[in-house]
Amino acid sequence: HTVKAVYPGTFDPLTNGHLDLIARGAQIVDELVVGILRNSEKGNPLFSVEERLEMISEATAHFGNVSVMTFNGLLVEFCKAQGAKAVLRGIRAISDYEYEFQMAMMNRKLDPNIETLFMMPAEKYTYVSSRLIKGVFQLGGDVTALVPPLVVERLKAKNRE
Ligand code: COD
Repeated sequence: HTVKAVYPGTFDPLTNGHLDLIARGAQIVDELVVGILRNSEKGNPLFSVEERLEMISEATAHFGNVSVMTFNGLLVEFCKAQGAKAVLRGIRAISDYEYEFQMAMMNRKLDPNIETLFMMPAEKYTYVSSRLIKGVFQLGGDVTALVPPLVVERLKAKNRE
């Protein structure tokens, strides 16, 4: 049978850590849907959902089995609507574990048929987060090795706005 998975997140913005996970996931599952949460509880996003959708679509266009969508409400409902039986999540360090464990267990409670799969990024991306990227960039730091080139361009454009 074919395996479809959802890789959900805020992606504000997409980093090379996210892309690393997408590449790893796309090698294992038949179809991978990157799901951008619309009603994020993570406060004030730097990029609109539409800007994030554009950036991720462009950065993943070379994968034959990756698509990008947005969703509202419960992740398990989005998975069901997509016919996806798995959720892909990344673990960078022990500090990610607590939050990821709680989410995986809550999602299992909400829908026991959906499995959470965890993957680890390349070591060089284990310290990369969207939050740090935004902070470093806003202070004039160089993030070119940590995000795709098109994200660097968008960050520069944001600064000019
Ligand atoms: N290397 C590897 N993985 C990484 C890296 C990196 N450098 N950086 C981030 N990741 C992973 C994260 O661990 C995560 O798995 C994924 O990439 C996306 O990261 P974020 O930070 O953009 O995503 P989050 O944590 O904001 O996503 C939260 C959700 C949107 C999944 C969650 O809030 C959700 O499901 N909301 C919907 C409502 C719902 O169903 N709630 C109940 C859930 S229990």
